[in-house]
Amino acid sequence: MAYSDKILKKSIDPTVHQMLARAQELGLETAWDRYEAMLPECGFGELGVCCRNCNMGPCRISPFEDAGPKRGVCGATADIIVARNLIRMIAAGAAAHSDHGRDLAHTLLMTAEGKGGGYEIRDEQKLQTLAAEYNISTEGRSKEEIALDLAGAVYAEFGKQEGPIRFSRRAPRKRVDLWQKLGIDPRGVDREIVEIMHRTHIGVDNDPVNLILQGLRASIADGWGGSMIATEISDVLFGTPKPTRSLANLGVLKADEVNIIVHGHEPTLSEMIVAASRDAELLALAAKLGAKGINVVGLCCTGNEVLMRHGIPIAGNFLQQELAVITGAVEAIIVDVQCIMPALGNLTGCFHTKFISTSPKAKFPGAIHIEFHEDQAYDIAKEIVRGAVENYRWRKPGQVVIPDEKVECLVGFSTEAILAALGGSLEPLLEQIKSGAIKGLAGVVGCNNPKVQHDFGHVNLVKELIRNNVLVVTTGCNAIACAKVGLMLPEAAAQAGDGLKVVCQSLGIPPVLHMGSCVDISRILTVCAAVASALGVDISDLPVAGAAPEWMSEKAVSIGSYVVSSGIFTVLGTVPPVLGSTAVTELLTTGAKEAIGATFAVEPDPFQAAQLMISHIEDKRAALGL
Ligand code: SF4
Ligand code: MSK
Repeated sequence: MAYSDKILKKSIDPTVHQMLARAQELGLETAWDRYEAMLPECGFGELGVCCRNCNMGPCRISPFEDAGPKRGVCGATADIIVARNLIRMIAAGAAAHSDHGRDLAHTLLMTAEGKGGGYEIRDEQKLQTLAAEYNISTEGRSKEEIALDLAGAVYAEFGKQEGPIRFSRRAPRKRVDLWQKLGIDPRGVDREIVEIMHRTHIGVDNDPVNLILQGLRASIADGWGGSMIATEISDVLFGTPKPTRSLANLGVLKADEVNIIVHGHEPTLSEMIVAASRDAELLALAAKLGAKGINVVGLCCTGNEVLMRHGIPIAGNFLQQELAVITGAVEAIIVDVQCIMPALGNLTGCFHTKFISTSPKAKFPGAIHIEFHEDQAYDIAKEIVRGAVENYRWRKPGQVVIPDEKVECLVGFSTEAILAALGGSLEPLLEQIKSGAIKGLAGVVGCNNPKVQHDFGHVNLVKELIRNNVLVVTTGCNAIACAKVGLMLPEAAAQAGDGLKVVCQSLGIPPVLHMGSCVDISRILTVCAAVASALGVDISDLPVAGAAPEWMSEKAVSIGSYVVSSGIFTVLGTVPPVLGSTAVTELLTTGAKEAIGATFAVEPDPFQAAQLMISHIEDKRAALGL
C-alpha cells in the first residue's frame, strides 16, 4: 500500500506506516498528532531559560541580546536557571531508575523472608558473587539467609548518608580518584537527589558549575548505584540473561490468540504475567473461548526484561505503544511504571482492550487499577491474565489489523553471556581490539521522540558504526529498533566491516548485542570498567563512545550524565534544553573534557554522529598506541 509522505516521514518502520494510516482511517490521534498540535513548542522551554522554582515567577530570560529581561525576579541568570533545570531533570531520572532498583531490593527481601508470592532465587551463583562483594558470609548458609543479608545491604545503599556506595568501586581506581578529587564520589542516591532539590530551591546554589557537579554526582549514584542494583538483583531473582532467540515488531501479535502486552519497566510483574500465561487453567479457559493460546508480548523495557530472560517477543518501542492498541487485537495492556503514555486511557476506550495499571505509584485516567503486591504476586498475575482471557470474547475480528512484520533476533547478552561467548575471559575481545579487527565499542541507547523520524537515528547510527568495525552494545528502545531490522541476528555480521564480521562469525554472535533494559546500561559500565581495569587504564582512555539518538526522557538525561561522568564521550541526537546558557553548553560540550575526561556532543544526523564517535574511538586508539 502507498502511504502519504506525511506518514512516511514519521518513521522508517513499515508497521508504523500501516498503523498510522489505520489510525487516520479510524479518526484516532497518536503522539505524532499531539506533537504537531503542540508546534511551535515553547522557545523558552527549549532553551531551558524558564524558571518556576518560586512564586515570584515564573520567570523567563530573553534570548535576545538587546531586548527582554536578563535576570529572574530573584536575580537568577540564564546560566543559573539552565543549570538548575538540567539537574532537576537528572534528579527525576535518577529517582525513576533508583526507585525501580529499590523495588527489586524489596522483592528480594520478601523472597528471602519466604513472603515472595511465587518468586524464587534463580541465580545462586550471582547471589554468591554479590554476597562476596558485600562481605556477607556464605559458608554453610541457605540462599535465603544470604539473600536476606544482601537485601538489607543493598536497601541501605539508597539512603547512605556518608561514604561510597559499594558498586561504585567496580570503577577503575583512576576514575574513583577523579570523582573524589572533584567531590562527586556519590553517597546514597536518595541523599544526592534530595541535595539537588535543596540546591535548586530559590536562593541556595547559584553557581552553574557547582550545580552541574551535583547533577553528575547524583547521576553516578544512579548508574553505579540504583540502576546497577536493579540489574544485579533482577538477575539474582529472575536469572541472568543468556542468548536466546525471539521475534520483534507488531507482527508478534496473533490473530487467533489472547494477546497480552506488558509495558513499562520493572520485571517483577511481567515475570509473573508470563508465568500465569502458562497456567493450565487459564489456557483451558482461553481454548473454551475460542482462542488458540495466550500470547504475552512486551513493549519498552518491561518488554526487554522478559525478552532477555524468556525470549518473550517484543511488539515495539516507545512510540509503538499506541499503535499496538490500534491493531484491535490486544485484550489487555498491563503496565507498571515509566514511559507509559496517559493517552492509552482514551485510546483503549475505543477498543475492547483493557488498560490495567498495577503500581500504587502510577495510576492513569481510563485504566482499571489492580494493585500488584509481591506477597501475592502469582495470584494477582493470574487474576489479571484471567481478565484478559475473558476479554477475548469482546474482540471484534472485523476491527483487527495486525501488521505482518516480525523479525527474528538473538538477544540476552548480559555481561556474563558476553564473557561466556568469549570463552570465559575478556582476553579475546581485548586481542581483537588491539589487532584493530574491532576498532572499539559503542553503547547506543535511549528512547524514541516524535521530534525526529522514528528509528531513523537508531538504525542508521548503529549500521554506520558496525560498518566501521565498531561493536555495538545496546539497551532500551534502541535495542528494540535494532532487533526490528534484523541487526540482532548473527547474519547481520554481513553488514559489518571486515574485521568485526570475522569476529562475529567466529563467535556466532550478532554485531549488535542486546544488553537489556534502560537500567541495564549498568551492564555496559561493568564491561567498560572490566576492560579498563584489565588494561590498567581509566574508562576515559578506552576506544569507547556512547549515543542516545532519539532520547526524550529525564532518565536519559541521568544516563547521559553518568555515562559522561564515567569517562565516555556521548552523542545526543535530540537537543537538550541547555542552549539558553552558553556557559552550561560549553561546560558540557568542551569544559567537561578537562575535568572528567569526556564530553557531550549534539548531532541529530546519525551519519555525522557516527563519524564523531568513530573519530573519538580512533583518537583513543592512537593515544593507547594501537
Ligand atoms: Fe524567578 Fe528566581 Fe523564582 Fe526562578 S527562583 S521563579 S528565577 S524569582
Ligand atoms: S523504555 S526511557 S522510552 S529507552 Fe526504557 Fe524506551 Fe527511553 Fe522509556
